[in-house]
Amino acid sequence: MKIVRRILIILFILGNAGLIYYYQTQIKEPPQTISEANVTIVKAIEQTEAQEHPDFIKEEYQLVLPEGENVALGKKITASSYTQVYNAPKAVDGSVDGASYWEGKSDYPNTLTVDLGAPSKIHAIRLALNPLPIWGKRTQTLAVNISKDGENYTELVGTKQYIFDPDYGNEVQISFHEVETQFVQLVITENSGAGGGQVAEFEVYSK
Ligand SMILES: [Ca+2]
Repeated sequence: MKIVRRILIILFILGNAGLIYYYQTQIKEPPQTISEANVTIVKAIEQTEAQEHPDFIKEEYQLVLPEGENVALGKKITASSYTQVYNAPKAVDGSVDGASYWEGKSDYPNTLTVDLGAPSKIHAIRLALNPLPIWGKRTQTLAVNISKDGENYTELVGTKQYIFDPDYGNEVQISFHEVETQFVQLVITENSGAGGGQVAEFEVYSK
């Protein structure tokens, strides 16, 4: 019986070897030369610059600061209210990052008043929020008042709704005819992005 089993095993091995040989000899190599008659040449479109669909091209916002110097930087500032840690001095500390912003309570009107320290000739205000997209687009409605003594205010710019959009630097610039004043006050009556007014930097420009 052992001999029969061995013969069967040998026959099995030989059979498999035969099958492998048969299939190897039947496999045909692909042709190594390509006939020109079978080739169609298609010229690629000349492309000298990246092409994107216009809907996906985002214009890069270029910040242009008002002329002159920000005379509100580091000056004394007060607010009618503030929430949590977001107090008034954070609006004149030169940073728009992280928690460096003032936020009023929802007790409109919110006022934010900076004392320039001395009478100054001013011609523009820039209000900035953090430019990161997480600070989504919002509107804030505000007026600008000025005062020489910090008690008697007159309206410099009437109430208007402004758009803060991270696609455009999350900033608003308000220009006006040059005027001399020591105190500049924002009177905020609406913010679509929070319960009270928000300003990361309150800048006042003097030439
Ligand atoms: Ca700040």
